[in-house]
Amino acid sequence: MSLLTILEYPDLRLRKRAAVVQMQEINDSLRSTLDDMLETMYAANGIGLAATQVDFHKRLLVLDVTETKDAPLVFINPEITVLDPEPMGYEEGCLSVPGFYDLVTRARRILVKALDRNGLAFEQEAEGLLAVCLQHEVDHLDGKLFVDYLSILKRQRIKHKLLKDKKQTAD
Ligand code: GNR
Ligand code: NI
Repeated sequence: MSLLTILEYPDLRLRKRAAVVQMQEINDSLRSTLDDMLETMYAANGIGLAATQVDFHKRLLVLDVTETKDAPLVFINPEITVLDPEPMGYEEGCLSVPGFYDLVTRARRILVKALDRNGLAFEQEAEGLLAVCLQHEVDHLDGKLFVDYLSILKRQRIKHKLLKDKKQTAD
């Protein structure tokens, strides 16, 4: 297993739309990428990670929203249907936007259809943090970040701070 580098906003590679994974691509090599993503997510203390964040542009995401960090979940080609559109606000963060948190409103209850690591189709209902995280991760696969839900002013401020931090670590 190996740790992958997480891209940071405003890196334009975070804006790419990930491609659907074909059945014949679900092999040991893809499973090894999924394991690397899980290892990277746990090492960064994240509760989720989308392939886009590690510059791999296929529709894959991993997550684990448990306190005990012992329930890794893998979703290939996830598709979300909203079950309860009632808005739920949650203070979101993102490993690609380190150090910034803000309130984002999303659907309260969703149904996710996806393939597991063996290519088997499954469905899962989600609410609470799991629903927030799944919507956040699928957004990544579409090139979208939580900062896109904030005001232009807030987004600009975050962008400039992250670019400034990056310059300082480069010196
Ligand atoms: O670790 C993460 N925490 C988090 C908190 C609130 C809402 C969403 C998230 S996802 C984030 C990891 C991440 O960036 N996934 O893409
Ligand atoms: Ni994120």
